[in-house]
Amino acid sequence: MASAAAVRSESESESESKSAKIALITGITGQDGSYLTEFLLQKGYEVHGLIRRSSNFNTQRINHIYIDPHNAHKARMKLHYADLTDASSLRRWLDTILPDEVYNLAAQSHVAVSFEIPDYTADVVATGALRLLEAVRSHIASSGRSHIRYYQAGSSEMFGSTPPPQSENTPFHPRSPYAAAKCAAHWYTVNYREAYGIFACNGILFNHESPRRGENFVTRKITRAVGRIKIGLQSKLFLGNLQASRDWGFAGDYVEAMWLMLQQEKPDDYVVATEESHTVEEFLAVAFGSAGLDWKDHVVIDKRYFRPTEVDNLKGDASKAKKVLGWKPKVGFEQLVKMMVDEDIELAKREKVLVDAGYLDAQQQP
Ligand code: NDP
Ligand code: GDR
Repeated sequence: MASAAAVRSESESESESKSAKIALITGITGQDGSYLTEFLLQKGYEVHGLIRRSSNFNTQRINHIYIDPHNAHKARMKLHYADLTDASSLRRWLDTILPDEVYNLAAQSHVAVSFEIPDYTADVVATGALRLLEAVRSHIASSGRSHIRYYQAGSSEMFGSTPPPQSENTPFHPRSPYAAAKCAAHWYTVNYREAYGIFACNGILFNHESPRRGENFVTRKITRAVGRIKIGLQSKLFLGNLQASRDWGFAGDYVEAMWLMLQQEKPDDYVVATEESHTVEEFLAVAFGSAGLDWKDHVVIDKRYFRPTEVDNLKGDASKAKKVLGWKPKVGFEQLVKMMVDEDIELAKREKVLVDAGYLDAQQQP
């Protein structure tokens, strides 16, 4: 990790010859951060990611694109320590990196966990977004760099109990501390756009998944279990409510929509969704079925995974994104499930080698 001063002198010395756009991403180590980084690097951007301090390395999803910064001319992705709970770090990196686009993806993003740590969730998700917006506003005020553009990672969870189909005009009715905090972040973003003329967009993204999805979200929890059951490392899968419906897309498709929002003439808010909804039970049937298994032989309902308030049915209306951004999803539901199952079977095979060699305990279920 380079210091702010070292990065500043490096950027200054390179800036005159450089025409590449610069992106700053919070949450770069997460699922979406990793896909967005790949997408932007491919477009020729220089990408700077803010990562938080952890006692273990938390860069597994971006290790494959990391190049040692000592190799300065090749490394187009750079990482810096910061935290959405630390306003000074946000302002310092904005002043140092001088980004053209800022993507705020960082969050305590697990809905069920937000009931356990509501205060922290609000601090990162709601106040964290406000800190970053305020850092952008004050950075623009002191530097005059008014062309800077801001993306806020909004969520279909904000619609909560409002029935589908949900569009940009659907009223919010959040059903968790996470969703309420995302509503606050949404309105902070709208307010900074209206009050200060900042080019700030809310993407209201429905669930999107991938082989890089965190292992305690239901889709990945299921596909990890399918892989491990298939290879003989596990036999049971404990789940909560199987009747909830979600509009599941592929994360790789959704990061393109984030970028497209920031390329428009005017800032606006957009729903991003596949417009198709499936229950958790349907996901189970397709996932187990694609590995030649029957989910009913393995799934056990465990009350601990039920939430105090549930979101029953999400199905987006993405007609505005289709019309204005020209965006549409490329990966369909069955293809997505199969992609995740196939990768998790390969992962389980590698795990089995370690189990057989005595390096890993098979009982340690993800
Ligand atoms: P992940 O949970 O995979 O990633 C979250 C990222 O935020 C990680 O990089 C994490 O770091 C980082 N982070 C958490 N707390 C802090 C903090 N205090 N300071 C700085 N960074 C922090 O989420 P996704 O990639 O799936 O989602 C990206 C964003 O989109 C999130 O805001 C999420 O709420 C939102 N969203 C996601 C949807 C989805 O279906 N995936 C749908 C709609 C919205 P670390 O790696 O160290 O944990
Ligand atoms: P969600 O995703 O809450 O929609 O939020 P998650 O995969 O956690 O839950 C989806 C549905 O599955 C039900 N469920 C279970 N969920 C989990 N995690 N574990 C279980 O064992 C289980 N059993 C059943 C849940 O009750 C729920 O109905 C995700 C996150 O990425 C958010 O950050 C994002 O904003 C929204 O998607 C859109």
